[in-house]
Amino acid sequence: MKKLWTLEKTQKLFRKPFFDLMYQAQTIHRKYFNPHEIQVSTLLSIKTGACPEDCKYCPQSARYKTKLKTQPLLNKKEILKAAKKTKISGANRFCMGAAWKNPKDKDIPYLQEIIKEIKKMGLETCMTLGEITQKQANQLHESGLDFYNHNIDTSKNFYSKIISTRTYESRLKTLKRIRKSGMKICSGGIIGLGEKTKDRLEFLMELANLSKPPESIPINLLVKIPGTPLEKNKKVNEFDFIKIISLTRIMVPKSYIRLSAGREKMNFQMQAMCFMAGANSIFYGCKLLTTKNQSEKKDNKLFKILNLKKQNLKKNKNFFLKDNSINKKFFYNALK
Ligand code: SAM
Ligand code: DTB
Ligand code: SF4
Repeated sequence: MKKLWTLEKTQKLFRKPFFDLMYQAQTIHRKYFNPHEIQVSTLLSIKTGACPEDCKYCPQSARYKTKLKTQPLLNKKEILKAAKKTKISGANRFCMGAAWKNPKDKDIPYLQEIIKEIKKMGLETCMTLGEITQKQANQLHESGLDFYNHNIDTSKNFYSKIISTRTYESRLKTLKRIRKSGMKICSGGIIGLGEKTKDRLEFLMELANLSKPPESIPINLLVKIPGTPLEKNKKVNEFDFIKIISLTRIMVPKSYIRLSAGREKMNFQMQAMCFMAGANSIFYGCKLLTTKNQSEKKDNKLFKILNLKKQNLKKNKNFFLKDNSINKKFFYNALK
């Protein structure tokens, strides 16, 4: 079948003058989304470090000497406590990440229990657990998991320079299983791994050319972590990064684009340009999986400056009226 996005067409788009790209991306953005609304998720690492994979960017790989404190699978109480905090913060999706190559079948019933409890709070759920089988994907979907995050990270050609313990093909196969299960796909990548512009464009083409592209596309700016092989990578040019966001919006018009890791190093102007280029989702809360995120206080300041509203903040408020364990005053303050 003819691909929607060829390299030639994508390169032509990338070469457009900066303001033309921004205008095109913003016009498309306004066609499908409310430009004053932002989808807000929080992230929790439910199993940290000691990962057998060798992803060169990742502090959680057991192969690199980082200062990371490892943590086995968290207990249910701790996870649900973090989910409640998420609800109070006004985020509408709770994302959980595990430093696994793949989950074991015996872990699934426990994860299903957790998903069901979080769904009862009126939150959307997302998990990123590595490669999953069709059976596992179906089980997660049955228990109510809305999204599964599984990044392709970069282009097919560059992938083996970054990870040797798995293949690009295996990532794509997992994406197919997620799709088949009925869950929504969250899949994106990282800018700043040392890839060339062509790799960035091919990475976007891979996502845009899927028979049904991911509903959510996280674009991460590499967080350079001491002890990982990429700790001294060159800084990404800000305009190149913004252009990649605008291309994502143009090539995958109806998906949410998450300005994901790396916001801590971006000033407000840069983040505003990314939103202008079509990004409409962020991780909110002081921590990503293991590294710092921009603080909630700064996020709220930025939202105020830009007149951005968190998506769905009030939709599920009745949940709290029924749940006495939550400090209602705090909740109402969060709503203001
Ligand atoms: N282990 C699972 C996997 O790799 O699929 C799930 C967790 S993994 C940490 C989730 C994603 O975080 C990776 O696919 C990668 O895109 C992103 N990530 C990890 N380290 C990062 C870093 N230093 N900077 C930016 N993104 C990073
Ligand atoms: C994604 O694309 N980015 C998130 C989430 N999916 C799981 C993870 C970012 C991790 C940044 C480094 C860290 O905090 O460990
Ligand atoms: Fe493990 Fe995921 Fe980190 Fe790779 S990105 S080392 S699979 S936790």
